[in-house]
Formats: sequence, C-alpha cells, structure tokens
Amino acid sequence: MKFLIINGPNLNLLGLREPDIYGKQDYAALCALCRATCAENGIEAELFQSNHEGAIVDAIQQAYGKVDGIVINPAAYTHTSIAILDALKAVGLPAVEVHISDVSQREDFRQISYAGKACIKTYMGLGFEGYRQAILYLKDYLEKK
Ligand code: CA2
Repeated sequence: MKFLIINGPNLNLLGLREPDIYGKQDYAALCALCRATCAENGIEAELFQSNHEGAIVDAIQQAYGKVDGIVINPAAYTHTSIAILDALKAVGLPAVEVHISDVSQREDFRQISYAGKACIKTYMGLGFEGYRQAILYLKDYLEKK
C-alpha cells in the first residue's frame, strides 16, 4: 500500500510562528511522524509540500495509478481551490483531509473546504495527531474495500 501525503502553502514554516494555533513542532517533525506512522503500518509514504496550487494539482494527477490513497492538508487552498477539488475528483483516489487547527472554530473565510468535498473523511483540531489518524483511517478504508 502506498500513500501520497500532501501539504500546502506555508506548512513548511510550521513551528516558526503562531504556536498557539499550529503547535511548536516544525515541518520536519511532521514528516517524521507521517513516515513513522506509515512504516509501522507497512505503508510506503511519499511526502510532498508546495506553496503553489498548480504544483499540488500536478502532484495529485501524477499520483494516479501510483498510489492507493492521498492524505491532504491543502492549507489556505482548502478555502479557495476548485482546481485541487477537481484534481482529487479526477483521479478518484480515496483522500482524507487534515487540518492541524480546528478550522470550524476560526474565521468565516475558513468555513468552506472545497478539497473536503472530494474527501472521505476530515480530521481537524487534533494537531499532528490528525495526520496519524488520517493514515490509519485510509489504511482501514482500503483494507475493507
Ligand atoms: O489548520 C490547518 O492545518 C490549516 O490548513 C493551516 C493553514 C490555514 O490556512 C488553514 O485555514 C488551516 C495555514 C498554514 C500556515 O502555516 C503556518 C506556518 C508557520 C507560521 C504560521 C502559519
């Protein structure tokens, strides 16, 4: 089983600011957690981070036929990108959405998730733990399919 784990804009700067919202750990720590969770569960992990919407669309397209599922935190593109939504729908791979913060309790402009409309499940407000749960959920979903 192989998963593509996508992180959107500014998540490479985790740990630098707003620790009250996103925690103190950096992006390298997030990658380590995702890799460890996948390894412990016999899953091959490919990690991708980009600040560019088109690059994220490309990564989703290129995942077609190569991975079994996608874990995605589109960051700010969550709330704006129909292109990412369309790419997820186009490849038809099972995808799980993750947000470190609880976006449901934040600003109005964060209340819409376009990408989430193509995802089988969303985790929010659990910090990095959300990624671990997303990986486990996706594995379980694929095993039951
Ligand atoms: O809670 C999440 O995971 C978000 O996807 C994070 C995005 C935000 O736009 C979404 O509404 C919710 C922002 C990521 C910004 O990351 C930062 C990294 C370092 C310092 C400040 C922000």
